[in-house]
Amino acid sequence: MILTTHPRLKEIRNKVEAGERLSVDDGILMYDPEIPLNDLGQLANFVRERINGNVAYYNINTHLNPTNVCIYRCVFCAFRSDLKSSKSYLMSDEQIIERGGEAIANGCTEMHIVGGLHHLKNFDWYDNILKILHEAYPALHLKAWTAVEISWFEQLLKTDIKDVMQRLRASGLGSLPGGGAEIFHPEVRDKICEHKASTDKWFEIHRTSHEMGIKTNCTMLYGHIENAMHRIDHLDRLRTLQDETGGFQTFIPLAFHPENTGLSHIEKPSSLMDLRTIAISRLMLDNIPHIKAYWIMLGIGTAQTALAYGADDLDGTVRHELIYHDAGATTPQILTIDRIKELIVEAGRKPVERDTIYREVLRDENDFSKWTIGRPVEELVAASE
Ligand code: V47
Ligand code: SF4
Repeated sequence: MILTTHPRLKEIRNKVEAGERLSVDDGILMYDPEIPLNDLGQLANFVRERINGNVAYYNINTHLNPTNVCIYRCVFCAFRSDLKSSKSYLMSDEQIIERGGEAIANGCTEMHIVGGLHHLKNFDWYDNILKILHEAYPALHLKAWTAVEISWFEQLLKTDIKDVMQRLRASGLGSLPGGGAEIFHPEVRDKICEHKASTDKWFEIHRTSHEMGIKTNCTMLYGHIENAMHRIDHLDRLRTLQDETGGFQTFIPLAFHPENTGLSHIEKPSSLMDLRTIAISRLMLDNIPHIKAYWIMLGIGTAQTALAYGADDLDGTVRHELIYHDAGATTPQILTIDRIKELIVEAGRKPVERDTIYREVLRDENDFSKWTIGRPVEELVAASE
């Protein structure tokens, strides 16, 4: 039994131990600073171990942000640029192919591709990025384009989401990253990113992808103008779609980085807030198998600690990350594989390399850049118990 001194948390503990779903009110209560963080952490850890045993996952990946030119002006974004700004860039096909070659040479199994919505580029420009990468490096999983980009493609092509997804899949798309979710509640969404894909559109895109067998991730951007009610409403909406489709693989809470943004007067969330959000996410999202502590954004220390507060995944080596570094992240641009493994072992967990869709990656002992795919991670966790 998990010990807790707080009377309301005892009720929550009883539900968690019995495998019962927590309510929206339970979720809001858990954000009350009077609820001891360590007690919440223990409860979240209990759930984390029930789902993922003692395993902590990492992957070897690289990021590609083909352009930062964007028609939108989300107030939290430090990455976007106007076309005529000295900061703007647009990668050529040659640069993109070179990035793919670098990924393969470094043993990456995944390329995470997102960028701005460039008003002078048509759908074929975005689609061609997948085509050339997939043709040159068929083993590289392309986790590409957030729901915001997919919604933009729908407008450009004047078609429907299913057609967009079918075209992208034919060009090499493997799965969707979880970005563009921000905060779904209109009280916040209308203030921080009123123009881009609406909440309903975000869900339509993820639902359609799941129905087509395309796995996706989901995120929440917290620590800006939202409150506990908005965060729990966000988690509840994700949990509802997951009940319907089962297509989300991992949830990534994204801590707001204020530097160089329209909200630079706001303090970055504290490590305690980060850990509380990880723990509450694990407890509320009882049907999403993985919670990612994205080290690039949390910082290495907090991400490592999060492995005892509900998280089971550290993301990856993350070459060429720009979105957080433009917004003031001081983490290194790459962690070596040995360092990621060391951090996991130091946290008392068993490191397992996974691919994007959560299958074990088996490395060739003599040539690190070569790999084969092993079992789905659920089988691995069951076998290790
Ligand atoms: O949607 C933008 C966020 C997201 C800032 O699926 C910011 O595995 C904090 O989706 N401070 C894109 N956050 C990143 C993303 C992602 C990241 C890691 C893993 C996965 C995955 C997906 O980045 C945006 C927005 O929510 N973001 N600016 C900022 N200043
Ligand atoms: Fe554009 Fe994405 Fe930045 Fe919003 S978050 S301004 S859509 S690049």
